[in-house]
Amino acid sequence: AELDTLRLPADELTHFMLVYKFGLAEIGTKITILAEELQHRGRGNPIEHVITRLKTVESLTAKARRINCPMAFDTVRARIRDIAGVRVICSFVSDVYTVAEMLTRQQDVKLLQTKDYIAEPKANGYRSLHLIVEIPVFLSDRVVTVPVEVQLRTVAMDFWASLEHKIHYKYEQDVPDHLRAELTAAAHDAARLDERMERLHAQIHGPRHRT
Ligand code: 0O2
Repeated sequence: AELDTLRLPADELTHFMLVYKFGLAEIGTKITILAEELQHRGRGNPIEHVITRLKTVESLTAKARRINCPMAFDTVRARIRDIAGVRVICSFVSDVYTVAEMLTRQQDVKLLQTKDYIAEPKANGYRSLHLIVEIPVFLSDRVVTVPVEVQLRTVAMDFWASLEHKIHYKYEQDVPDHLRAELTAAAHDAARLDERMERLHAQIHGPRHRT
């Protein structure tokens, strides 16, 4: 039934999603290479872990409906740029920016958009660095560029965001005021913890090189 809402033949839809899967794999590999190489350099790995996810057709359809995007390939392609998503969890805030820079300065990566919710957290306290990057994918008969959303955050930011997400899900948007306030306070605590950990880390090792 959801396929009908995208008004597309199933095989075309599969091919449409496939391209995002490839884009995700390309960016995922780049992040894994950075993580392994940085580990090898022996100054500690700034990347704790990496999660990749492809939007389901259901959530893609729901989002298109929410933003009033016509249910056609070209409009969805142009307006929804988080079909492919990579989440990079780093140890320290400085690592978030270092990894973002290492990724975006690569020749085949084009940075389309930056949303820095670390410099400017959302009202609820949400913090993360969001990038939309574009990567070429080489198909059998042509090259396509695929947008991928990269979310970079610290362990503390991720801890907060996953709990907030669960609470939101549980209360279906109707989060009680006292819980909302508690969550925002917890986000501030997480931000303070990040600052302390950064200072401690710098005291022990000196600031990491930004190469
Ligand atoms: P999922 O399941 O993670 O994909 P839009 O993406 O259009 O809704 P916008 O402004 O383009 O909104 O994107 P934004 O705000 O840069 O980032 C949206 C994504 O960031 C969300 O994806 C979440 O993953 C994450 N995010 C943003 N704000 C919050 C927040 O307050 N709490 C938590 N836990 N995560 C947040 P989706 O599509 O909502 O979900």
